[in-house]
Order: sequence, then C-alpha cells, then structure tokens
Amino acid sequence: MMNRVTNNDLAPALRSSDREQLATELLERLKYRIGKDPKVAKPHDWLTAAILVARDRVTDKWMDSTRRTYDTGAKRVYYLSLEFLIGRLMRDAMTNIGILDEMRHALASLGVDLDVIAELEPDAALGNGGLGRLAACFMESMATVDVPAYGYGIRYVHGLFRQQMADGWQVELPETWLAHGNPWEFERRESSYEIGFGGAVETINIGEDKQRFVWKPAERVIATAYDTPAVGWRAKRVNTLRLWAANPIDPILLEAFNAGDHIGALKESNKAESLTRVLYPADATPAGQELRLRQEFFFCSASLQDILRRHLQQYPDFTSLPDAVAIQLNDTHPAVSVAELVRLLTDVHGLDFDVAWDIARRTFSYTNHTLLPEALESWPVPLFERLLPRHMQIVYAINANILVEARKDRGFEDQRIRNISLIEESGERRVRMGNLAFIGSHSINGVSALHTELMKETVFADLHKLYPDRINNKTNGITPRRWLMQCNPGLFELIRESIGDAFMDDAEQLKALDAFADNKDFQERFAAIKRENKNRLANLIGSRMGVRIDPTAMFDIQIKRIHEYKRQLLNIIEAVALYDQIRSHPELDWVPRVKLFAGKAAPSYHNAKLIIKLANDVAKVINNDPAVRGLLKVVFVPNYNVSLAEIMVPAADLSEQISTAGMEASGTGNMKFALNGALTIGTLDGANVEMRDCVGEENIVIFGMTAEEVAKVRSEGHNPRAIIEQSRELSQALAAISSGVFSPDDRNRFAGLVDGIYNHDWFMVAADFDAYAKAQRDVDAIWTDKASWNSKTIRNTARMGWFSSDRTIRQYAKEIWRA
Ligand code: T68
Repeated sequence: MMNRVTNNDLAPALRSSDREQLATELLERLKYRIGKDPKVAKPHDWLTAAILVARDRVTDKWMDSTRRTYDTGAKRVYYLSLEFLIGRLMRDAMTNIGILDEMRHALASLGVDLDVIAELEPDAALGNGGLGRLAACFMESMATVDVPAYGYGIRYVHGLFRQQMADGWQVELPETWLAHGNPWEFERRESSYEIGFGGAVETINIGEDKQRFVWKPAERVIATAYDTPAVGWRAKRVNTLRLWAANPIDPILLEAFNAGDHIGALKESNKAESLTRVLYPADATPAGQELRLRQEFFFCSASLQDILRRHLQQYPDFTSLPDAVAIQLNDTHPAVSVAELVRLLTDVHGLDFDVAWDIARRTFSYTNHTLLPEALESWPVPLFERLLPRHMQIVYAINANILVEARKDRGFEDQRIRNISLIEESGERRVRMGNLAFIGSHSINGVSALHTELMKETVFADLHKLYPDRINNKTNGITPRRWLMQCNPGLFELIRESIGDAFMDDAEQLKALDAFADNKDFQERFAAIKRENKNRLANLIGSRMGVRIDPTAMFDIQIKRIHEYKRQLLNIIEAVALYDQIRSHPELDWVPRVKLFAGKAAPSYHNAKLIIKLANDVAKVINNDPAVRGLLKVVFVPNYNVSLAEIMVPAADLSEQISTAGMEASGTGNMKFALNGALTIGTLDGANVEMRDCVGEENIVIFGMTAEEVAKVRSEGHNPRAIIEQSRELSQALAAISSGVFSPDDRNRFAGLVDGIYNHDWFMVAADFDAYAKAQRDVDAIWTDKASWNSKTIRNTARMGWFSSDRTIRQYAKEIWRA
C-alpha cells in the first residue's frame, strides 16, 4: 500500500504558506468586498468570501486561457444549450485548482467549517435533467482536455422548480438561486446585443435581379452577458460559460411615469425581463408556448452576434468561419440558429445566400437526445412567421434548395420528400426543428450506440438516406471529478492508495482495480466505504423526512426525471408484489431492501405526477406494516437535484436503469452509479448496452425485451391482459393498486394508471414484469453471497473509466469539431 496522500499533492504550485495566505485573502475579501468584520460575518458571508478567493485564483488562469486561444489561433468551440444543470460550483472549482484541503484548513483557522458553508451554496439548476447535466459535465471536460470552448445559454432567474410533497402529491415552488447574489458571475455590460421579434421584412432591389432583405422588428430587447468560469481539472484551462439576461431598451417610460402611470411605465421592462425569468420545466414535451420560442431565438441571436463579433476581431471576413469556429447545437432548442446565422451573414454582413448557407452548414453540428415523437420540437408556421418573419423566408429558401436536390438529383418520391421537408404539412403546418438542425449541420450525433442506430432507422431515416455520412455516435460520459472524486472522497482515497494517481488524469487507468476485485481486505474496505456513504444518506433522510432506514439493508435506488418510459411504475409494482410475497411467506430468507426514489415530474404531466403519488401511497402502507418491518421500505425523497444526487449515488447498492428498450437515448445516471460501485439492474437500452460490454455481462443484471422486440410487439400488437392473467404476482399487485389498497381515501385514484397497462401497455410494464421480478431475485442471490457482490461492484468501478466525459469530449473534438 502506498502512503496516504492528501489533496495538497494535486497542486504542486501551492506554497506551504498557502494556508496562511488563503486565510489572509479570506479576511480581505470579507472586509473589502463584502464589508463585514469577521466578528459579525454570517455563514453566507464566509461562503461568499471563500468563493471570491477561489474565483480570483481562477481568474488568472482564465485570462491565460483566453490569451492562449487568441495567440495560437486555435479553433473555438461554442456549445449552445438552453440548459446547464450545474449544481454547486465551489467544491468543484477548489478541487480543480487544487486548494480544497488548504482552504478547509484556512477556514478552520478562522473558526469556519468548509462543509457547513458549502451546504449553503445554492444549486444552479438551470436545466431539467440529463441533457442539462450533460452540458455541465461537458463544460468541465472541455476545459480539462484543453478545448477552447464557450458555453452559451440563458441566465434564468428561476431555475428548475423546487419540489415539495403535499400529502404525497408533487407541488412546484419557485426556486431562487440568485437570492443571495451570485459571486461566481461577472456581468459584462459591454457585451450586449439587440434582439428583435415580430415586425416585417423590407425588400430592397439592388440591381441585376438581386435583392436585399431588411428585417424591421416590432419589438426589441437587449441581451446582456454574464460570465462564469468553467475550470478544468488541475486548472489546465478555464473556459467561459456565458449566460444571457434580457433587459429592456428603455428601463422606464419616463413620460408615462410622470403622467402618473407608475405601473404602465414599467411595462416594457417587465416584458423584457420575463423573457429570461424561468426555465421551462418541460422534459421531453415541447412547451408549446410562444415564450419558449422567444427564449430560444433570444439566446441564439445573442450568442451568434457575439461569435461573429469575436471572429471579426481576429479575421478579415467570414469565409474562415468554419475553420475557426465549431458550433454544437444541444438538441433542437438552439436550432433556430441555423436560420439566424444565415440571416446575419446575408442581411447584416452582405454575403450571398449560397455562400452563407455553405458557411452555416460547415459550422454547425447537432446532438439529438431523444427519439420520442412528442419531444421533437416543431412550431406552428403562423407563430414562427409572426415572431420571426425573416427567418421564415430563410427556412423556405433552405427547404426549396434541399427538396429540389432530393427530388431532381436523388430521385426522392413524394413520401420521402414529405418526411425530409422542413415543413410538416399534415394537419396544422409546422416548422420542424429537428429537420432544420439536421439539414443545417455537417454532423448529427446520437448519444449512445443503440440510440444512434435507431436514429438512422426511425426519425431521420430519410434524411440519413439523403446524407448517409452525417449521422455518427458519441456515447455520453460523466466527469469523474464531480462524480467520483468529490462525491465519494472515501472511495477516491482508497483507489489512490491502491493503484496510485494515474487514474486522476486518465479514468481508464481505473482498470488497475480489477486486480483487487477478489482481494478480501480490499473488498472489506470497499464495502466499509459504501456503508459510510449509506449512513450519510440514512442520516439525511432521517433528518429531512423523519424516516428511518437501515443502512445494512440493500439500497435500491431509482433517481431521474419521472417519466412513463423510465418505468418507475414497474419498480413500484414490483415493490407491491414483493410486499405481498413477504407477507405470504414470512418464513423465507428475504433480503432486506430499501427502495429509494427521487425525481421531478413536469408540472403538466398528469401520469408522472400520479406515479409520484403512488410511490408515496405505497410507501405509507408498506412502511407502517409491522409484517415487513426490517425487510422492505419504500422512500420517495423530495426535491431531487444535483446536490442530492451527489449523496444518493455513492450510497447505492443497486442502480435501477429499467426504461422500455429503445426509449432512453443514453442515460448518464447509470454511469454515475456503476462508477461508484453499484450493481446495475437494467434493460438493453441506451448506454446500458455499452456498459454491459465494458463491465462484463456477469457484472450487470440485464432483463427484459430488446428494442427490436419492443418495436415488433408494438407494430404487431400484443395482449397485455393475457400476459397479466398469466402472472399471479403481477395480477395481484395490479389488483391491489387499482382497487385502492394504497389509496383508501380515493379508491379509484390509480385505476387509470392500471387500465393503461391492461389496455395497451405501451411501455411494456406487463410484458417485462416477470423478467424484472426474476432479475430482482437474482440480485438478492448475489447480495447474499457477499464476496461475489463485492467483487462484481469493484469490477464495475474498475471498468467504467471509458464513460468519462473527457473521452466523449476528445471524440467530439477529433471527429466533429476538428479542434
Ligand atoms: C436526456 N434528455 C435523455 N431531455 O433522455 C437521456 N427534453 O437518455 C440522455 O442521457 C440525456 O438527455 C443526455 O444525452 C433530456 O434530458 C430534456 O431534459 C429536455 C428538456 C427540454 C425539452 C426536451
């Protein structure tokens, strides 16, 4: 065994006097930036002071990085995303610049506990789920692998809603992450741009049959930039996350105000600011709101104006844009950028349409995150035309080009033409943002191998025929800094002691741990760390919810957005069936389990909210039944967010990744759990497939239908009723749920949910139930054989290094961005 090494070694640049130096800086910031004497400083003041100290150190590196990009003429990558689900930043930044331990000591010398103030930092929850969290991991990895990158998004005043439980129902409350100010950000008044909406397009003839178009918007707002540093591992590079806030052109209509209309005088101001007030809590369902389209255009236009301005500072014109710049569209939310770039290049900078279109296509690339038809964005033509009249013309012009090419040169017939068109013609005419993003990009990527293949066969089948070399795969990843080093310090230290430091810079070196998988001493230490992490979670649940859970029981965890395709319902029904079994056969050797759930439902998603209520109702009955005491508990932990995930992930024994095959694009939670030494129970869906290949099929529990089987059953039809009637466990569980055993106050509450399974079972809950229940009993058997359990979970940690987002980003950089 090597000697214990501290966080200090991570930063050779630190002097031994750094501790005192940090304490001096803390006091300085407290006094001069916050205006407080240490005697009266509140914990929040110390938090701000600590962040400011870290931020100042980061800033030096930040400026170096920016200068270096400029001097070397390196290609810049722009990651456009309507969501960045960042979570807390302090620990992350301090770890990455290597001052975490020193800062802890410096604060302690001033009587302040770093862990206590760290808890006060609000989560930046500027995202809904996986897509937004991926963007946050990518920001960290782009800095880590030294890609000069800017993230562009919106500075929402209210991030994702806070979830409270009222009698087991989800209630949404506003989230106020900016309430105490945000010491991380720099407001950049000088970087502001005008953004237009509505109005009309003027056509000016400029001779030779040529025309110029001038958009005269009816409304205008100002986009102002706020910059947050994104620090890479060992602070190799610091990139910028630039978020836009909307401001009015005239903050107050003085004339109206002076005339006594005090409210009317602020109308414009309120209207502008409402644009960036809230994050849409839409997960996989289009908001369908004008405000959403306005948000999308607002941040795309501001970002593109910023990108073009920066380009012209360094290059004479835009012919070099595709070589100097790569713009990644995170899903279709920024897809209107394609039309906006063409508009800026033609109408504002005077390029010919064909030249502008060629530049755009070579600059953009697009990542798709879902195949769900209801999640594919499209906008009614009348809305799009009213809000963005010039962009509508550009969309038609692009469409004409593509459709002519497809029909004339490639012989596409009517149906194919309809499928690739930018305009959906059946029913209400709509602009298809997926097709726009596809056609406007040189690369279209999926987020796991399976998902990418399904993209080629389903949503983009005809566009793939037209452009067969554009679709490619980039399997998602997670940053091992946040999702191992920081969230699981115990495991991190054990790994370092055992295999040395190499894995800290290259996660694939974790595979050296394989050699320890059957080592009894190592197994015990690995298990002891898991137990510590479970204690921490049990304490949190005890204090937050007043529910006691036993840390020696198996912690079986499903945490993610609540969605029918993710099948929390399957998990709950299995809990009900297990409950029945335990009561009928108390003499058997049941493995004690705690089934934990957490996640938010979109406020308008009725069934998802009902599933939360069901989990809570089932929990109430099971947790109060002495017949299963010590054997089964069900807990729904409220207000899931990044910080809660950082506590739940390291505490999991079993990770539930049980989506209907073919429906989860990738998943990233699956990776976090396995890296932290949980066993996965899952379907062959999304990245689970590649996880199985990496960890070995003996170290993961796979069950259920394949994507191909699901597609077949869906097209041929199946008879869920017959399936249910053949399974005693399932029919009894469903009968209990639908008859009101868990909802005596409203016996019909869940009848609709159960009817859905009987009548169509779109998500294959019935079809997969027996396989799932059997897989759970296989999990029990492994759990009972402790050596086997330990060895499998160690091998999971050892073999998950490939799922580092550093690997993902290197692939994007090499194969898409050519950066
Ligand atoms: C997720 N998508 C995928 N969407 O579901 C998940 N949607 O499989 C994948 O791992 C992850 O993306 C990263 O690739 C989302 O999270 C959304 O959050 C979303 C938000 C708004 C509108 C539609």
